[in-house]
Amino acid sequence: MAQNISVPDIGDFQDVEVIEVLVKPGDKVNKNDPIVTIESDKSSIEIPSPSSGEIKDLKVKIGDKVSEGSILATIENGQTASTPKEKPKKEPIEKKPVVEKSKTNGNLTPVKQVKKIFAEPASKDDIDPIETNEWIESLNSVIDNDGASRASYLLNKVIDQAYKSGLILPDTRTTPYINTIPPEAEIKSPGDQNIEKKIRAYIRWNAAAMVVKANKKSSELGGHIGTFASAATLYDIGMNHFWRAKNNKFGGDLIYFQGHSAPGMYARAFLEGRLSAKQLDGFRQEVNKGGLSSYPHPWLMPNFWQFPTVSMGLGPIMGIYQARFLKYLINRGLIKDEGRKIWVFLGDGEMDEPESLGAIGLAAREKLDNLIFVINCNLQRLDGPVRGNGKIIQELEGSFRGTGWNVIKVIWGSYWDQLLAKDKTGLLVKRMNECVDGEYQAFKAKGGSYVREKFFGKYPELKELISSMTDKDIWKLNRGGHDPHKVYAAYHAAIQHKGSPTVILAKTIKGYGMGKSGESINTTHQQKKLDEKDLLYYRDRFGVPLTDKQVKNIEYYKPKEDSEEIKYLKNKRLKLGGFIPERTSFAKQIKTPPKDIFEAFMKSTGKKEMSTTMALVRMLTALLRDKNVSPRLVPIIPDEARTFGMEGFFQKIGIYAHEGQKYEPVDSEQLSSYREDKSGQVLEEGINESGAMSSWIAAGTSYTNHDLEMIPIYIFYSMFGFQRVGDLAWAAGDSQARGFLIGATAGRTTLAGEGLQHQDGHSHLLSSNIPNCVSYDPTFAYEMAVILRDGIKRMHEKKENIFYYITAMNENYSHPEKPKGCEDGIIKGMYLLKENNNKGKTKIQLLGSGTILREVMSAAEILSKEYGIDSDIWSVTSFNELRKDGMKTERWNLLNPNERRRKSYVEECLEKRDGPIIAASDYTRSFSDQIRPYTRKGFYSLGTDGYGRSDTRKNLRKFFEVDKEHIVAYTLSALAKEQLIATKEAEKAIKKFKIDKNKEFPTNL
Ligand SMILES: Cc1ncc(C[n+]2csc(CCOP(=O)(O)OP(=O)(O)O)c2C)c(N)n1
Ligand SMILES: [Mg+2]
Repeated sequence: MAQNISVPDIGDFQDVEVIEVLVKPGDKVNKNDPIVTIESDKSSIEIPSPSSGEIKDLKVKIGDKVSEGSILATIENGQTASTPKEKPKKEPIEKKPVVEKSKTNGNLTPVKQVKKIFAEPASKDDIDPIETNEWIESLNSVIDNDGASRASYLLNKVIDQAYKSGLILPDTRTTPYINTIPPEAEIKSPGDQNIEKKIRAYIRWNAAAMVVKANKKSSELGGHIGTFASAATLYDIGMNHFWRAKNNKFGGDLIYFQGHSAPGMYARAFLEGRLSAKQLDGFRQEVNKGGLSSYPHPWLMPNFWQFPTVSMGLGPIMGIYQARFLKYLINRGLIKDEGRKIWVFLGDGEMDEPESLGAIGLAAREKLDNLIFVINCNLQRLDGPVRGNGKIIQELEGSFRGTGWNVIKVIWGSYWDQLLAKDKTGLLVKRMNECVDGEYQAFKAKGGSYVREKFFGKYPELKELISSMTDKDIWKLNRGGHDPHKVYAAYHAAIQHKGSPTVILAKTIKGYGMGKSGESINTTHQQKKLDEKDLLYYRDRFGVPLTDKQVKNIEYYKPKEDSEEIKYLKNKRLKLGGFIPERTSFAKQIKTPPKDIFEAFMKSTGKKEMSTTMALVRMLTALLRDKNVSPRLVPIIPDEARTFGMEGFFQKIGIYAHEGQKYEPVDSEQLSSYREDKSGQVLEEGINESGAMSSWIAAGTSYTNHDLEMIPIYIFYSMFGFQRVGDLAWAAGDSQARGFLIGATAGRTTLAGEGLQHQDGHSHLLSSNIPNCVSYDPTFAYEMAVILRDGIKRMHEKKENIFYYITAMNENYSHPEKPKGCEDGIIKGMYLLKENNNKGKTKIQLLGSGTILREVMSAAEILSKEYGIDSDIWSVTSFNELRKDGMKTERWNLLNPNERRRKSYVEECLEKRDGPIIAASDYTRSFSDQIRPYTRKGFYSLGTDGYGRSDTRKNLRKFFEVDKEHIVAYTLSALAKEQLIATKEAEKAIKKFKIDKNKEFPTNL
C-alpha cells in the first residue's frame, strides 16, 4: 500500500524551498535515506525516508515551497505513513547499585592500597587526644580486617552524615604530602636495577655532553641540561617497561615528551643505534641535513618526532584531545580498542599556562582512562621556584582531584620509607606538610647538614629520629621521581586505573647530579655549559666509565653492541614492539569524490541567493553521500552549528557523546533536534576554540598516529581562528596535520552587526605565515567547490602535508555559472571573470576577492555605463597563493641572471592587459598588496584597515571605502594619476558620491 512521505517538524520555518530531489519514482530506498533537501534562508536539511520501500510518486520538484505536513512523495511497502521523527534512542540510564550492607565499598572504585593512618601529634586544637587515637585505631582495624575499600565506604558514610548534620567539613581537595601508594602496595619492578642504573647514567651523560658540545661550537646554539637531568628516571622507566611502540600488530602508545627534554630522547636513541655520534654532534644544527632539532619538531624530523610540545601548554591540551579522539575513533568503530595509552610529560612551571589546566575537566568528564599525565615537579621553572611560598604538588593535586582525575603523588623515594614507618609521632608527615617549596629547593642545594638542621631540626623528636644517620645518609634521602621503584609502581597503578584519567605528580630535583654547577639552584634552567670540573663531577656522580681525558674531550659513551647494557636496552624495546619515538604512516589514501559530486554548484543559482557558508554546508552534505569520504569526515564545531546553518548534521550524523544521550532533548520532535550519540560523527566542542583546534590536530594527524586518514573540517568564526589559536595552528603545521579550517562569517564588512571583536580583516594574513597552509577567499559557490575538491585530492589522496584555510561569508547573493576553464586559475589564485570591452575609452584591471569582488563587479558596471571605461574583472581566490608563486619566481630570476626570465602567474595574467590595477578585498590592504611587486603596472589597493565596528553592511563598506562607489571614485583617480583620463572626471566622481576627503583614515578612527 502506498503511503505518504511528508515534511516533519522542521522548527520555526514555513514555505521552505526544495533545492534537491534525491529520488525518482521506482527508486528503492532504505529507512532514513534522504528524499529531498530543503533550504531555508539559513540552512539546508535533508528529509529522510521514514521507512524502506519503493518510491511511487514524487509530489514536489526543485523550487517548490514546502512547510510542515507538505507531502513530498509516496512510498510503497512503507510502514510509516507520515514522518514523525524517530525519537532518539535512549541508552538505559545506568542505575547505580545501592549497596548498604555488604562489606564492599559499594559503587566506589576498589582501593587496592592499604594505608595505615598515623595519629597527628597532639595539638592545641585537640581537646581529647585519647579519643582522637581511638578513632584512628578503629579505622586502622577496619583496614586490617575488612580492607581499604570497606574503610573508604565507612568514611564516605560518616562524611555524608556529617554534612547532613550541618558540619562544616575540612577542605579535602588534598591528601598529606606523602606518596599516594604506600610501600606495602607498591608493585615491584621486574627490571634489573643494576643494568638500568647504568643505562640511565649513560643516557644522562650523553644528553648533557651533546648540549655542552654544541655550545662549545657556538653559544648561539643553546640547549638544556637541567630538565632532562631531573626527568631521566621518569622517561627510563617508561621506555624500559611501559611504552608499547607501533607495529603491524598494535597501534602504539603515544608519548608527548616535554619539549626541552629532547636531548634525553636523542641520547637514548644513540644507545639504541638509531642515531649516530655525528648526528648528536649536529644537535640544534638543523640547516644542513642530519642535524637534530632543538625540540620535538615533526616538520624537521618527520621520521622521529610525533608531537610538537615545546610551546608550553600546547602538549597538555593536545594530549587530552588526542586521548578523546582515540576514544572517538573506537566508539565510531573505525579502529579497534587495543588499550592504547596517551602519556603526556609536563613541567610543573608549564602547568601555569591556561591551556595546561584548561581542558582537564573535559578529560575527566569523558572518562579518559587512556590518558596519563606525568608532571615533573622539580619545583623550579626558569627564573626560580614555581611556588616558593606554597607547594606545587599539593596545588596541582587539588586542581586535578577537584575535576575528578586519579592523582598519584610520587614525592618521597624508598629511603624515606623506613623513617616514615619509624615515626610514630606523626611529626615527620607534619614537617613534610608544613615546608614550602622554596625550602625544599634549598634543602637540595645545600647538603645533608643543612637538611638536618633546617628540616629535621625543627622538632627534637625528628632530630632524634635521624640521629644515627650521617650527613651523607641524609643527603641520600631521595625524591620519589628519582626512585625507579616508586616510579615503576606509579606507572603500573596508572595503566591499571579505569574510569578516569591519571596524573602522576613526581617530585624531582632540577639539574639532578649537576652539583655546584647547577643542582637545584635558580640558574639551573639556563646551564648549557659545564667546565671540566663540572663534567668530571657529573661523570663520577653517575659512574660513567670514561677516562679523564675522554671527559675533557667530551666524548659520548656507548658500550659495545654485545654489552649487557645494550642487549638489555634493545631487548626491552623489542618486547615493547619497537622504538619510541618514531613517526610513520601506513594510512591508505581516500579517493577523491567524482567531479560530479559538486555538479549542482557549477550552475547559476538564478535569482536564488545564498551565502558561501550555506554553499559549503551543502557541499559537506553532498560529501556525506560519498561512501569513501563520508565516514572519514570529522565536522568540528565550537558551539556555533546554528550560526553556520549546520544543525541538519545533528540528526544526520549525530553529535559524538561517549555516554550516548541520557535525556530526551527539548526539541526532540524536530527534524534537526540535538542528537547525541556514542557513535556520533560531529565534534561539538562547546565554546572552546583551543579544544576544537586540538581535536582538529588530532584528526588531521590521524594518518600517522592511527594509520587512518581522516578529513577534519573545523568551522569557526574567522576572527576566533588564527587570532585566537595561532600557536596551535603553528603546531598543526609542524605536525603536518591535513584537513580544512573554515573561517566563517569572514570579512570585516561582511559580518555586519557584531563589531570590533568579531569582524575579521586579517585572518588571511595570519594564515599566510604558516608555510604549509594553503588559503583561499572565494566568492562563488563553484569556486568553493573546486577548492574543496582539490583540497581533498591534494591532502587525502595525494597525501601532501598541507592544510587548507578557506573563508566563508554570511552575505546572501546569487551565484553565477562557472565560466569555462577557470579551475586552474581558481586553484592558482586568480582568473579572468569578465571583460567589459564595449566602450574602449580606457581600461582598468579590477581585482576583487571574497564578497568585495561583487562590489568590484558593480563598480565595473558603473564605470562602463556612466564613464565609458572598460575593465577586466579578475576574481582573486587567493592573494596568498599568488604571493607564494611570485616570491618563488622572483627568487629564481635573481638566482639565474643568465637564464631567460620567468614570469610569475600574476604577471602572466596581467602583462598583456591594459590599464593600472585596483585590488580590493574585505581584508587589510596588506592582503592584496602582497602581489604588488609582481607587476610593473600602477597598483592601488583598497581594504579594511582599522578596527571593525557594528553597523549595516552598506555603511561599513562606505566607512572602509570598499563599496562600489569608492571603487569607482578611486579607479577614476588612479586613471587620472596615470594620465589616462582628465583629473576633473575623478574630482566630479568624488563629489558625486559624496566622498568626504577630510574624513580620517579608518585606522585612526
Ligand atoms: C609558551 C612558552 N613560553 C615560554 C617558554 C620558554 N621556556 C622553556 S622551558 C621554560 C621553563 C620551564 O619550566 P618547567 O615547566 O617547570 O620545566 P622544567 O624545565 O623545570 O622541567 C620556559 C619558560 C616556552 N618554551 N613556551
Ligand atoms: Mg619545573
